[in-house]
Amino acid sequence: GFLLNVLNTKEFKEGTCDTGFIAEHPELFDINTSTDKELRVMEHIGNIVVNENSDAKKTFDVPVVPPFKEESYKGSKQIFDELGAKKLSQWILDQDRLLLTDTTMRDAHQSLMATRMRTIDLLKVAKSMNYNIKEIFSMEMWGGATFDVAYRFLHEDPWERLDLLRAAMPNLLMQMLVRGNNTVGYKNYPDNVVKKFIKESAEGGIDLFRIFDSLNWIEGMRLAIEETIANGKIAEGTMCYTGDILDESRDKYTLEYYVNLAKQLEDVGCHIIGIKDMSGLLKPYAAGKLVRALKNEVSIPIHLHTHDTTGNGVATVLMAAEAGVDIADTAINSMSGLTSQPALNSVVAALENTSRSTGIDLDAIDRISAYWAAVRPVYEQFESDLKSGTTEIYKYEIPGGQYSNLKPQVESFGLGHKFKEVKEMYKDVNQMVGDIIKVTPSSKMVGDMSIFMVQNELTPENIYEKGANLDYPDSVVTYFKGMMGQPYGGFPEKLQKIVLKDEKPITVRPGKLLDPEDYEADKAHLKEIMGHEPTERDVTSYSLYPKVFDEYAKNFSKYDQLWRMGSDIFFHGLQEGETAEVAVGEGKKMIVTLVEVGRLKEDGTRTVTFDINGSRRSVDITDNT
Ligand code: 3PY
Ligand code: ZN
Repeated sequence: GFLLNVLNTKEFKEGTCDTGFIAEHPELFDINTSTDKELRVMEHIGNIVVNENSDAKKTFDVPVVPPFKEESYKGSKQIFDELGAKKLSQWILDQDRLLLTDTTMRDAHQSLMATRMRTIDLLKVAKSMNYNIKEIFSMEMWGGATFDVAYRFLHEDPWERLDLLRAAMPNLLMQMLVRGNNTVGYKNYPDNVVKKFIKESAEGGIDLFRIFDSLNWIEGMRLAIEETIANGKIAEGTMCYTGDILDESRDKYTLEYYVNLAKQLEDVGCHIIGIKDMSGLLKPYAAGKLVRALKNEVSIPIHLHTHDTTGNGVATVLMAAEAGVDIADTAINSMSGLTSQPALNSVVAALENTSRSTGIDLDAIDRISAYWAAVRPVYEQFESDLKSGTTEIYKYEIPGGQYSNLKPQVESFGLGHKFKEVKEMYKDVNQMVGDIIKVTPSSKMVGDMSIFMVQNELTPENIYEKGANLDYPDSVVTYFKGMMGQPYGGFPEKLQKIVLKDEKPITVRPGKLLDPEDYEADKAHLKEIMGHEPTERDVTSYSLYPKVFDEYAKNFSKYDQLWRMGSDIFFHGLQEGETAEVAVGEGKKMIVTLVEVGRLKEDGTRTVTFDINGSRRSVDITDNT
């Protein structure tokens, strides 16, 4: 053991081992001494097998990457680079075929599996997608919740994901979702943060920015739109769809409302209008009606985004296609449906031999679908138990991503048995707060308030008395203060007073009142934590989520070893006796066998023994179960 340990040290391998070496390294007398890399891998796997793997580990199929030929061709990326954003707009209008966006790498996993898809699983298939789906218009692969989840739960750098995917998909437009002045966070940021975020994202390779505001407030999107245009990128100004334009008894979010909003977005200079139907409320015939009206009233392309939560998603896309929608969002079949996007392969098949045929090769995307079908079970623990489309969503108006997350959130408050009540309350709260657009972060506010109401036995009737002295959830206070922006039709004043007590709400754009981010101070702080000069990307991320980024930066050396590890092992560890190859660096692999999980010791730890590249190694893991 000792000799092997010496042989495996970095100093020995690099030939820097001299006579004073052993005296300086007493730890070499411990047969368990491991390299840093080995230790990280053992700690990660050890922790999973000791603390997380209660069930017998499942075996997973190996996802097969469809073959492809790397050849130069003119994809949407080249067309955009050649034409620029304005002329690309015209190019889109000139196409007869329905253009498709593939959301598999962003919204599909955000909505189906709590945004947990790791970079390695995206990266493995990215090149194959680039050469197998040449006719795709864009790949939505960044933004929304993926940014903070990468740091927070996956211990990955989202900027690195951006670089890797950009390099792997040289021919396709890369698209991201931006929450207006909330960028990829949950609150309004100072203007210099919004600008810097857009600039860094543009320089990192994002071509198309889909920009929305959680209350459909133009002032909440204007800055991000202008900055996107200033960076020479494609600005998709987005209207979030709620209500039902077919229902004449509902007079707030009418066809005229959306047509008006689209015209305003066109006036701000957007290149594309996005319809963002985050909850899947846009019924097929409503989609036809809305798209026809927009095609008549605005002169830039229309891009439809919907969710399949009700089961009507493909029908909605087809009716929109029939009405002339230019681009539609879909997800590769094995990652589609339910709270995710409508099925890409199915739409391709449905439109074959029609005037709107997409030109995409169905066999090629079926092979891609098989890849994702094999990836998906590894993430099963993050999926909701929704098994079929549900029309109750028309009543509750809960966005796809939130719908699959709401149950665990409600359970975490010990209210699992009152889930139905919370959903009913969501509907009532929406009316109480002014019948608003519900999408991140306004949707979270409605969810938080609904849980709060059920928890405190409040009703829309008794809240004005019983709730007068309560402290409301942060998100609710933020909303009523005007810090999420101004809702269409204004705030309900009586409720606003109860929530804010003596505080006065603002009526201007929050960015006007926020102090600019002090990037020099941020840099100094990060230099201390990281031990070297931070990059512009580091400070950008820090300004969005200081705590999350600090945590990530402090543990960087630990996390950096892990992003290449296969997701089956990353999430499920190994079984005793099982051997796996673990990727730990560019082209570097460790052969790891889990030998034994020891019995619980008095200090609360278990010794987990591995065989790594032929050497016995062990690590003590605290048992928290
Ligand atoms: C996001 O903001 O992340 C969304 O996907 C909202 O629908
Ligand atoms: Zn969505």
